[in-house]
Amino acid sequence: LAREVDLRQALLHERLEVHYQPQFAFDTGRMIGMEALMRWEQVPGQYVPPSEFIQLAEESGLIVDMGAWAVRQVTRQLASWLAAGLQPVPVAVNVSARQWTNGEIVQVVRLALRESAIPPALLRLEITETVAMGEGDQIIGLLHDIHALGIRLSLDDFGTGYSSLAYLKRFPLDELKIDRSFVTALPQDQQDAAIVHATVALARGLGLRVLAEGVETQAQAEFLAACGCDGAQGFLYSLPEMAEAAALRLQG
Ligand code: G
Ligand code: G
Ligand code: MN
Ligand code: NA
Repeated sequence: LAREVDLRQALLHERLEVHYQPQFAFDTGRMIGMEALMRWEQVPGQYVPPSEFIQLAEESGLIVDMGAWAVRQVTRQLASWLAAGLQPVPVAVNVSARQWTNGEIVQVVRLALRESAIPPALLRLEITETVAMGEGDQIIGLLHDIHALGIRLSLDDFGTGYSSLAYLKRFPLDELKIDRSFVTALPQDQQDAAIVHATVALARGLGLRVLAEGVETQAQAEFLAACGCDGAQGFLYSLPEMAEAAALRLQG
């Protein structure tokens, strides 16, 4: 079981890692991005998944430092890929609600961009609907600050939170991510199919890209492509991989 002191030590002693899961466009089949996913190497070669430690990190407030670390780690990785002559795709970093209420995230991103000197468009942030609750107006200001830096924003886990369609107008988003809970039972489940159709129509109407996650079967992929989804990620294509493995997917 993950404990706060152990997690704090892991952050301090660099036993956290970022793994990368590729995302593909349905029309071209090409890789269009990657999602950065944190892993904790508690014992060498043995990774604790975030499902077992992100909640603890959020409750304890450690997520603020861990999230800042993830942004720096990803921007450094992108800089090192560029320096090696590779052509990286944009990498999306998850940002918890807590990091927005704390407010440091804008400065963290600004510093990471300055330090790494990467094109800002190579970084993307994933936010969740819970960000929309609480201090709405203050957070919308931060989202616009981030957007003004040239960073694009995705709405993660779409439809699973306290949905208010109002924030789709107010957030400077450019992508919706269909949560894997709506993908798992496709193409058979009529309700999930309806939700996916409606989400794609909504995204289209708002001029947003729509990406499905948790795609595990060819039948799911075909259904999602036929619905008009722009792309997907999931175990059908790849597990989240270590940076070295992810780099092999990049063009030189
Ligand atoms: O990779 P996995 O499916 O185990 O991730 C579980 C959850 O942990 C997901 O909801 C994912 O968004 C979250 N997560 C993974 N990495 C990070 C991170 O760097 N920051 C935050 N805030 N959440 C993360
Ligand atoms: O909440 P978020 O969307 O950030 O969560 C992403 C999580 O989903 C990661 O922990 C990743 O490991 C996991 N994941 C990615 N692809 C698949 C998949 O095809 N199936 C399942 N079950 N989980 C996946
Ligand atoms: Mn995500
Ligand atoms: Na999700």
